[in-house]
Amino acid sequence: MTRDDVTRDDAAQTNPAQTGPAPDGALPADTAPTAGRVPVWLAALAGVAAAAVALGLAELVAVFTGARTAPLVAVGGVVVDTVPEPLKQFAIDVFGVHDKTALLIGTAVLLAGFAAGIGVLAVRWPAAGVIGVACFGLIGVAAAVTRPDVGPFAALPALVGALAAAVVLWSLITGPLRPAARPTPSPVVPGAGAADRRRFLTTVGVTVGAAALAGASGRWLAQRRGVATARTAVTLPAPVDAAPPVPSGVDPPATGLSRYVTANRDFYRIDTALVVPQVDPVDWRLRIHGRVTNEVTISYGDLLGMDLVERYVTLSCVSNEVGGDLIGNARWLGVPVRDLLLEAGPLPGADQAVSRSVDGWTCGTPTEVLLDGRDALLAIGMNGEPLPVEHGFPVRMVVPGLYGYVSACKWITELELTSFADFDAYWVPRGWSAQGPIKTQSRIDTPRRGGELTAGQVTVAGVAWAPHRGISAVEVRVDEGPWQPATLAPVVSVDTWVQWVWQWPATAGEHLLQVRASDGDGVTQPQERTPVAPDGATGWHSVQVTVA
Ligand SMILES: Nc1nc2c(c(=O)[nH]1)N[C@H]1C(S)=C(S)[C@@H](COP(=O)(O)O)O[C@H]1N2
Ligand SMILES: [Mo]
Repeated sequence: MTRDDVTRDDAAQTNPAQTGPAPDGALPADTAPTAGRVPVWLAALAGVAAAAVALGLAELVAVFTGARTAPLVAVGGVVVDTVPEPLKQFAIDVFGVHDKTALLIGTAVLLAGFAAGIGVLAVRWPAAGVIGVACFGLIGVAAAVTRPDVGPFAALPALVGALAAAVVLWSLITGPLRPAARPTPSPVVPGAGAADRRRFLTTVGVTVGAAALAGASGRWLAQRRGVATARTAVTLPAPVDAAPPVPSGVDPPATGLSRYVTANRDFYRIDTALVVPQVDPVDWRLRIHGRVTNEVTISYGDLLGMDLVERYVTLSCVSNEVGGDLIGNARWLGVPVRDLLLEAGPLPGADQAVSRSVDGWTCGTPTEVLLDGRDALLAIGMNGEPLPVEHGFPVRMVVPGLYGYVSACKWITELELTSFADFDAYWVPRGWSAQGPIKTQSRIDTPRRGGELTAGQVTVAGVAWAPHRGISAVEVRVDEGPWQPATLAPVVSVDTWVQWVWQWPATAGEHLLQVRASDGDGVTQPQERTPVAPDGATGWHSVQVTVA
């Protein structure tokens, strides 16, 4: 940047008549200083390029400081933790399992908008640009250092990113963005602006390209440092107590009916983690502490050496709407939580066992439930494989009968015995119930809503669940007529969902199909529709179809 540029810029600033963009060559000779005037969109582009550099470089630094310290992920994490409940539910409803991608893209778009603004400001007043970048850096630093369990260098990615952004912004607005100083204040040479613009765009292109490369390399390196390889290396021991064989008769013929056992790749995923925690089994420890007589710490090797059991357990999310698909059934391999708890010896009054994930997420399970003999597992295997990383590798909890948010801690690292009076787990202050037994639910998988069917026999089929109580009956009705009993497929235990089938002699016209289930105690699920918050939706699932 030359002295001349500064003078010109100052001149432009103090002359209110020159605030609008001036077309090249359209000015009289004595206003040549405005040759330094920069079109708004170029200035905005400079801001966006600076932001891209910040994020890309930060991503690279975060390879060493942890993926959750990268500014985009850290700020996104704060948003996830603080976003009001209705908005979170809206995101799940609209984006489903892609809610996190939507959040990251949304955050990036918002950031690009602000960065563009900073670019525009910076052109008029470079100091404003630097201050703007500093503000963003501070937000990134604040978000990163306040994330749970991030380590001492959490501030580094945002700091390095902000510094680089300031340098880039400064060079862009003072360098290629300003036309070269002209020896004499002659009329703007037509075409010179275009050449400057080309030079500028090339610089921006190269800068953004380099930023993208840095970001991509960061992600790639983080992936390589991830635990996929460690996971592949795990050999699961055989259980001493195997799961009962799946009875023949599950998966009755009905196109579109959920399989009795959900494949790992089809299993729903819900968690607050914007980047999947990478926990090396070699470093993994579970500490059982708090109100216990005997603090216990175990390693992954210890777990593998213990008596493992294998059980089918259906896992379901409290955010599952009536008819929703945030539910799955898998064969889990693990150590009964009860065995470990008894070793630790919960003290009287310790009515809550709080599981804590490596990323700070917590859930609270009634101690009593973990001790009452049901197959609550500290699981290491899912359908014959080590837990998939996004399902909690290396170790998670699975408790039959309780929604995931109060029991199914993934990437678990601590089990703290306390009381419900003394501690609120993650979702409780956010408006969800501290207690989360799974409500009896049923779902029509086929036919689908709006399905076009032909008159005659139509197979109506779906699933019903009331984990740990079991399902005693499923009934279907058409157009609010009499309830008809559906046929239940066999199940392994009361801890899984059940598939049901009903043959419908369908007649032409519009029809409403409805389903309701009764649990093992004979209690029928209520018709009344209630929202998912605070403790799970109720209501009958219904499907409108047309028969030709
Ligand atoms: N660490 C961690 N564990 C977690 C969660 C989370 O946000 N973080 N979400 C819970 C919720 S709400 C559910 S429904 C289940 C979902 O488990 P899945 O993703 O393996 O299906 O995980 C539970 N365990
Ligand atoms: Mo959940």
